Amino acid sequence: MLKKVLAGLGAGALLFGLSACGGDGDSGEGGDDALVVGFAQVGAESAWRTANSDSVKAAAEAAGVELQFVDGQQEQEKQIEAIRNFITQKVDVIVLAPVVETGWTEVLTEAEQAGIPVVLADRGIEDADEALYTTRLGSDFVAEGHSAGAWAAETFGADTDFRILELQGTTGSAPANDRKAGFFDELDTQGVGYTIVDSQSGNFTAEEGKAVMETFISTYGLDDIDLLYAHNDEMGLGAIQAIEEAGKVPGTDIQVIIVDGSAAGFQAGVDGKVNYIVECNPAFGDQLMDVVAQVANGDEVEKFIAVEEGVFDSTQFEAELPNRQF
Ligand code: GYE
Repeated sequence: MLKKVLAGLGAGALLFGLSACGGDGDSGEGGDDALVVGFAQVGAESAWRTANSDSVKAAAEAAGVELQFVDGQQEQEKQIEAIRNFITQKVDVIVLAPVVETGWTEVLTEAEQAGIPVVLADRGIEDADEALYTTRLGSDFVAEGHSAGAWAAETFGADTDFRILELQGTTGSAPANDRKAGFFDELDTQGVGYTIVDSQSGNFTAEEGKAVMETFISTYGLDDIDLLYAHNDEMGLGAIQAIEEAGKVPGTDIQVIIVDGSAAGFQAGVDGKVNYIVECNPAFGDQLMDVVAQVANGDEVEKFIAVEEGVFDSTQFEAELPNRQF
């Protein structure tokens, strides 16, 4: 049973022991025996992210875990620095929400050599580094892309050439890569005829989403565009502003798909400006604390643990809005 986790940790784990330390005199809320967990979070770029940070912090407190929280400000360098600090402090478990998929081999090898297990939260890393983490808890981003593609195929399938603008998430991030791949795979599988008019990153923020959409509009106009596929709510909401400022009606003149499902996203749906919402669930703090405890204990865990999520069309927005937690 232990084998899988130990194999992932390498010899360092055997030398240092799995339940390590926790630094001296943990004065955190958990007391002296508390698990010490270092969490290298992506940043604070979206409502999704803030809700995710809040969920993890609340769950750590409830579980008596001493959480060392570092906001990486969407910069890999900052996250690498945070991980090195966690290693120096000899935390029990490192939780990483990696901003991008590549470039982790060196620092995660250092964690392995120090015998500290790494749990990925939310985003994933490249397959080549699979041995350097114990498990990933988060969403199936490819499935989210497929859901968006299935709605687009149903809505535009009869059109032989429907025209798409895509606002991608942070370049090189798992959700940007996978939401794109799943979406176009679904259209291709269904044999739908389409043109990608343009596809650029809006870095998951409203500001950049709006700026990129303004450039799209000045380059292509909107008359020949059928669909905007935005990889998250913020970019979609920023783009909606740009569409309105250009004198067009989002949701009518151009159909809009967003991913996440924040209250603001649903409100835009209720207002008729968004046509389809693919949910991405940030509230996995409690589940994460359970996984962290299992990993610290040396229990075997699945390599990928999915969080549950749904999809919503315009007939469901109003009823669902009061249920949104972020
Ligand atoms: O969709 C977006 C955030 O990694 C799933 O990151 C997360 C994404 C989420 O910035 O809003």
